[in-house]
Amino acid sequence: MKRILLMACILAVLMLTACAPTPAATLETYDDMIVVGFSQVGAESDWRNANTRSMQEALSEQNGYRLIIDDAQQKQERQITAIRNFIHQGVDYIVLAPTTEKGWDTVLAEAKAAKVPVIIVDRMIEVEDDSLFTCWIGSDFRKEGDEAVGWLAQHFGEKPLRIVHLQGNLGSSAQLGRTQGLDAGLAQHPAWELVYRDTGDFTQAKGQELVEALLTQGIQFDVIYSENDNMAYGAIDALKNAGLQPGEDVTIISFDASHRALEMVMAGEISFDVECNPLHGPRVQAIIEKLEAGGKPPKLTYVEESTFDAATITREIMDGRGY
Ligand code: GZL
Repeated sequence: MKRILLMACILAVLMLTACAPTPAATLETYDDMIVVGFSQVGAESDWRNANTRSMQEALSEQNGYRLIIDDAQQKQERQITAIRNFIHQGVDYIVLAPTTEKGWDTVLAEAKAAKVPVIIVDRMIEVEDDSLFTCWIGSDFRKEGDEAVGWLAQHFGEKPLRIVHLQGNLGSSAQLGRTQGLDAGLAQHPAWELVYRDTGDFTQAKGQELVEALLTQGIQFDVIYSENDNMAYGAIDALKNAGLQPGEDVTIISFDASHRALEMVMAGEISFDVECNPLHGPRVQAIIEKLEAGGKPPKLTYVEESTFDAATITREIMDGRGY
């Protein structure tokens, strides 16, 4: 039924725009395809771009999918509009990479009423009724934060540390989990001092801006705990412009472990990087294929992730990781 509605919408659009291709030919290409509407956060980071590429490669036409991607430019209200459009278009599945944890109940209830299954990827959502989404696959962000704090404790023990904290998008589970990890570490290590905390929105520009301002004010610090690689890139540029050597004058902790960041780990500029794996495309494809076969995927799936520092990173590891 949904595909008929989708075909009708496309026919209407084609008739209105008097497109050159024969509507029937265009419609047939969707007839035996699985149509997926993907509401993506944005294009704010290497991680996000790798995540989008992974979805495009897995949910490709040659694999039998018609993938419609909406870029929300990090705004939840644009994701809500996109989800409503997907429902109206009659897609077979909705994949949501949520900007923040809260505020999804109403629009997901509309998807449920329209019998469109919703798969959540990456960050988590918080809803009153978990039947509003079919399943979630993503990372354990608190564990990621604990890994970073464990490395700091192992390398510095009870040495006094002045820590600058660059947070991601406030309210996103990536930010919440990684911040909880640092807060637990601060409580456990009285010699550690949080000298500054603000959000850099996971972007390189904002990361650089925040650290430049600290340096201009003469704030002294030993560690930058950056909740993603792109903010770490910006922080590193700011340190270098001020004549400081990242990884030596200032310890840099980062998250995502994208290829560019691992080059910096190998160069000794990023001291420790916690992987946050973005390659959800094949995982979502496997979930959809299970659902299409009448199966029931697990409600929650945490992906395996690792960590990297100068002692563990190798060229072979880097070249074999896919992002
Ligand atoms: C984490 C993901 C975060 C990345 C950032 O799963 O949501 O968003 O850590 C990205 O790089 O912008």
